[in-house]
Amino acid sequence: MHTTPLAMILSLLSGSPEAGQDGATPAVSASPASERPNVLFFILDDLNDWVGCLGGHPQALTPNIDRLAARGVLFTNAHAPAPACNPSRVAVFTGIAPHRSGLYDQSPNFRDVWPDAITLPQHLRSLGYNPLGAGKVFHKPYPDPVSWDAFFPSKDLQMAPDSVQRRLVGTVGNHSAAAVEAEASSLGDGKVAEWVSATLRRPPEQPFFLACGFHRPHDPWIAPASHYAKFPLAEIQLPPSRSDDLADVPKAALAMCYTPRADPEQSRRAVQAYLACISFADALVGQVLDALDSSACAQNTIVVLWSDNGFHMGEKQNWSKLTLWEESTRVPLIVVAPGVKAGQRCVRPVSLQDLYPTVMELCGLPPVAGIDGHSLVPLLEDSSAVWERPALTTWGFQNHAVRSERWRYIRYADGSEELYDHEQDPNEWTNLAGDPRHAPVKLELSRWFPTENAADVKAAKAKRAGTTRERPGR
Ligand SMILES: [Ca+2]
Ligand SMILES: [Ca+2]
Repeated sequence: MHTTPLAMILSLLSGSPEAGQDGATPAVSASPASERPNVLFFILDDLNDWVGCLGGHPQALTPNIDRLAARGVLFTNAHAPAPACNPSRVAVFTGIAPHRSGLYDQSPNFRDVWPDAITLPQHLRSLGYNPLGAGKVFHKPYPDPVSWDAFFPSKDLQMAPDSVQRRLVGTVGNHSAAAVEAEASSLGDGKVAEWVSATLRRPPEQPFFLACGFHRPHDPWIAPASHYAKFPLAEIQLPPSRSDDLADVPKAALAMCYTPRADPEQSRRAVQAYLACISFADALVGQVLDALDSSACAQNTIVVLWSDNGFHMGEKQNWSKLTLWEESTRVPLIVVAPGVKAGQRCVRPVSLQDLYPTVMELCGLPPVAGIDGHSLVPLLEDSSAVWERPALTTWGFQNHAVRSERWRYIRYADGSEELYDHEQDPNEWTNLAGDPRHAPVKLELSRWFPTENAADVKAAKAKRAGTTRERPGR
C-alpha cells in the first residue's frame, strides 16, 4: 500500500511515531478513565520572559510561577506558534499549525472557516473528560461554547468584566494603565481565579480538563494598587535596547514593528505597569495553586502554565508583539505532572504546538493523527534528552522564524532574512544573515521552514464575501 506524501507528512507531524517508538507512555495508560489524571491549564496573555525563574527582567516578581516551576520542568526556550492571541491559541487548541490551517491573524474566528474542528477539550470530552474553562482561553471575541461543559462567566462570554471604576492613563503609544484601589475579586481575572479555585475544591467525578485563562498582563495594564506599589517608578529599570537596532533589519520586519515615541519617563511608566500586572497575575496563579494543593485532586492533576505570546517592552524599539523576534515568540512554559522529576530546566527549543500531543500522552490517551507538534514527554523524563528540531513561529503568510538552541533564523515572504546568534547576542542586535560565513547555519536551519503554506483564510473569506474588507468580529 502506497502512502501519499501528505499522509507521510501528517504522520511525521502527528507526534505518534515518538509515542510508539519511545514506549514512553506513562503508567496511567492502562487505568480506567475515572483514574486518569486531571489537567489544569493556566493560560496567561502577552506574558514574556519577565518571570523570576526565566530572568527576563531583574525586577519581575513571580513567586508563585516560580514555585510551580520548581515542581516540574521549566522550558527556558519555549516559543509560540504565532506571536498573537488568535493564531497562537487556535494552533494550541486545534493542534494545527498556522501554515497548515491558514489561520494567521487575529481574525477570523476559526469556527467560521473550520466549523467541524475538534479542539483539545472537545477531544478529551470524547474520551471521558469533563472540559471546563474560565476567562480568556480562546481569542477574546471568539468564545467557543462547544468546547466546554461549563465555562465562567458563560459559554458565550470569556472575560468577566472588572467591577471597579478606573481612570486609564497613557504610557507609551496606545498602551494605557491604571492602579486601582480594589481587591482582586473586583477584577475580571480575580473572579476567574475564584471560580477556578471553587471548581478545584469541588471537582467533578470525571477527570477534568480545566482551562484557567488570565487576561493579565495584557494591556490595558489594570492592577490593584498594592501590586503597583511593589515597583516604585523611580527604581524602574528599562530593558536593554539600542537606538540604531533597526538599521540592519529588512523592510518586512519594520512593517511588523510598533515604534511609538517613548521617552524614558513614559517607558518607565509602561514597564512599571507591565510588572504590576505580571505580579497580579502571579498572585492569582498562587491563589489557584493553593486551592489545588488543598483539594482532593492535588496528587493527580497535571499542571501546565503557558502564555500565548511574548511582548516587547521597548526592545528593538518595539512596543508590542506581532514580530518574529525573541521577545514576541518566547514564552514561559511549565509542565508539572505526577511522576515527573521536580526542579528541571530544559533548554531545548520547544513550541506551544507541542502541548496537544503532550497532554494526550501524559493522560495515557492515544496520540492524535494529523496534528502538529511533538510530545514533550521525552524531555519531561530527561530534560537533556536529544531534541533535534527547532521551534517554528509563523506570523502571516510565508513569514517564519525557526529558533534552535543557539540561533534564530527568520525568513519573510519576500525572501529577506535575519539571523541572530544567541550565544553571542542574546538581545538580537546584530543581524548576521548577510554574512557568508553563516551560510551553512542558514542552510541547516532552512530545512525547517515549511515548504507548503496554506492560503490565508482571512483573505479567502473576504474574497468569498465579495469584499476585501474584513467582516467585523462578533
Ligand atoms: Ca496574547
Ligand atoms: Ca540590529
